[in-house]
Amino acid sequence: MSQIRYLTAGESHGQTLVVIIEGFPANLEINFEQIDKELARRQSGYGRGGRMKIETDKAEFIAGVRFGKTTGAPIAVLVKNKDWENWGTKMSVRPVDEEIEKIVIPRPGHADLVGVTKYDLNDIRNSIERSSARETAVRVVAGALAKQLLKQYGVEIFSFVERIGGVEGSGDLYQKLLNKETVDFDNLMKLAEASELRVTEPDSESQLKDKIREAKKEGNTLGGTFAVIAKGLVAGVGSFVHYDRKLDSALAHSIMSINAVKGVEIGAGFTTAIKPGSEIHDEIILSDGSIIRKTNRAGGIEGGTSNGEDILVRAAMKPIATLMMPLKSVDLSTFTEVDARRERSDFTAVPACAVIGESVVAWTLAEILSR
Ligand code: EPS
Repeated sequence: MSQIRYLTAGESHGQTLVVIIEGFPANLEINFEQIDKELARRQSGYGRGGRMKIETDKAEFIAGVRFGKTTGAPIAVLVKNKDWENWGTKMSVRPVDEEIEKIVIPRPGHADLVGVTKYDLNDIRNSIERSSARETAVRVVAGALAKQLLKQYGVEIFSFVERIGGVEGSGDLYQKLLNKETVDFDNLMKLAEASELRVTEPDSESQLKDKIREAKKEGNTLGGTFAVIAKGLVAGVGSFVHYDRKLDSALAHSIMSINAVKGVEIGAGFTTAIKPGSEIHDEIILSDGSIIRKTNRAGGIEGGTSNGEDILVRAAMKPIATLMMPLKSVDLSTFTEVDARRERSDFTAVPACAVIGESVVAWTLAEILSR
């Protein structure tokens, strides 16, 4: 296998999103249904806005696959935007005769202002379209393909949401995984999968939904934290010999590349700064003649290299930047202080972010294995 890589293109309300994946091995049988299932998982979650009611994301393979198997050639996949029909003129690739209203009021926390400043644009629309989290749909396609590849190496990826807007949804499950306490992992992941909020404690759902409804009512949005777990990765993936071979840095990079993610922890992460070494480092013990770690506070990575334990990653997503109760901003056409612009958006998207987290972790592991 040669080193795999991908590129995406496409605007939120353009005709289509596209991903080109290169270096994928030949003869891999593609499970198309599974890829569409992953897309549906990304679209789900209580607290999403109107857009997800319009779209039914489907992966359309247009190159690199024949009779259901990869050929070794670059793979191209489209995820079409149904909403484009409503945006034809506003998102026309060719010049149009009619006057299209420009967006001139940036939203705090969004890429709006930095986007128009960096690219010298006079219409925020040009910046919004590409900075939108809509692009993650095709990253999920790449991740879904990576998952199918990783399955052949016995690696499986899971995720759950820990809390949204400060309300707990999965108790201290992440802590238990760090401590390697016995948990019914398969059942907990089934509960997360069945939950509209990807939480493992069904009893917490009503409180979480109340919190989201409350935020929606007051025109606010909520962020949260989620965890991604990779099981079955052999020891020795990644390396300490050079900075760009470190598995933890690659994972942190991939998670931080997801829209609205502001924090990443590997294993016990920030807690390691508070506790003494005796309470942080994982003792090396013998179990049935094999060397294992007694706990997994390192999140399965020591010296930038996998140690055979589960990979544990936790991330923080900030609240979505579009507020119906707008914060202060400046009208760039008049240079006057005004309320920030409102537009259709999600009230929370943490469950979707967790699915995207799975995808980017899957891709990163597959990419490092392909080197
Ligand atoms: C998203 C599509 C977007 C947003 C959201 C995520 O669609 P639209 O802008 O048409 O409502 O719902 O994106 C953002 C929050 C953002 O700031 O861009 C998606 O497909 O995930």
